[in-house]
Amino acid sequence: MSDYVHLYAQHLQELQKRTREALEREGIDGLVIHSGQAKRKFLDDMDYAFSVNPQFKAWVPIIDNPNCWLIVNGVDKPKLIFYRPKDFWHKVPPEPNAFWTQYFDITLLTNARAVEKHLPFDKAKYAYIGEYLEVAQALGFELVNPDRVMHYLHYHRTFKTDYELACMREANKIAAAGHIAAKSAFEQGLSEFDIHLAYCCATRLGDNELPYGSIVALNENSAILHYTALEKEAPSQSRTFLIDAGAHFHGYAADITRTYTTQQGQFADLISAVDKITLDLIDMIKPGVDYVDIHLATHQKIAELLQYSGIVNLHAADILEKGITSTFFPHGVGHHLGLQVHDMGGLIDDDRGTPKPAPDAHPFLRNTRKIDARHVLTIEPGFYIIDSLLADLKATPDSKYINWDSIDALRPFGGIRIEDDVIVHADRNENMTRNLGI
Ligand SMILES: [Mn+2]
Repeated sequence: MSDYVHLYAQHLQELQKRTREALEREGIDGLVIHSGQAKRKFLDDMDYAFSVNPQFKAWVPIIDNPNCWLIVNGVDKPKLIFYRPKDFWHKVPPEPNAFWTQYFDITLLTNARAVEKHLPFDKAKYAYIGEYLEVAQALGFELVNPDRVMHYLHYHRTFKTDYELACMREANKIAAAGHIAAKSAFEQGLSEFDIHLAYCCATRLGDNELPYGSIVALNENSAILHYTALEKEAPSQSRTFLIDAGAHFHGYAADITRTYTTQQGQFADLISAVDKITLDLIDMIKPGVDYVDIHLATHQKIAELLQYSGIVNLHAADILEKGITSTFFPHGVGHHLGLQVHDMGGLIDDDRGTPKPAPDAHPFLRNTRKIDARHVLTIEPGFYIIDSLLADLKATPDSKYINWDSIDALRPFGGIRIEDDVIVHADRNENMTRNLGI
């Protein structure tokens, strides 16, 4: 039996404990957590791909079934209302029978609209947790996603249970297999689209099963941060390959980025340098360190890289002080990872939701928390030739410090990002991604 199976009971106990604490603090009786419902496309009889409420899949590894409900109060055996319609058009999910089912009182629901009789009769002290406010209202809930409960859940969700860590190691294994296949497809000169297919084939995950749209970018496209266009024709020459692609296991995500080049020279040296920056930053991670300081250290390292590569004719300290690093590294250094790729809870300072926003100079940073054991974080420094940002820089007096010939030589290669997924333990870091040899 796999690791995560043995760890599930303890995971559930932890969720029960958190629920108990949240309810006691708010003086309410329970949570009613909705998996979600199908979303119909406008003027169509088709639905969008289903995306489950993360607070639902935290309890049960059900990620593909709408109209399910959980009723929890932290004390009693949780109740699961599992949707099994009479439907001859679609596959009806089988009755749950897995490692987790013994821990739930399970009721089967045939008609989604008939759920009311299975919910608590007096809903005044139950909170609806879910996306469909009109459904909550129609059912008579007054408490809908109460802020303080949500803050509590988001904050504590960043402390992963052993079960969650085991699931995320599995997700990393699946993604690593995809990355190996994609690298080989790049080396064969395939198109972005065909590389993506190789990734899906190796992970056994279809587009709608991936935690996010894969970024599969060749050459200049690798400088587009969220490039998902996927050209179907292979370019005449494949110089650079950036792949940012993940996987899911029981609803938990992996998020991995690698960059490769077929050519020796400055760009290859820059990839090695960014790779070293990733590993050096991961070495800085430990409980008690402020994640913002990891982000600021990234800018320091990018400034040093700009100096010794000769791209900017200034000392690193001056490059940093003038803010030139943000032209080449405009995003945050990483984020929490878990039920979502960009997991919630990174921008609050405590479980009451005291805001801890990103610094003004670094608006895209998704995590400002103090690092703690059981946090799972990505570290993903980058270095890009982005024409729109470079045009802004060119219009400033700092333009004279930039080696524009060097920029022109790098432009056809695009950009670099190297991203690993790291578990913070009390006494060490566990780099789930490197441990797999990619
Ligand atoms: Mn990421």
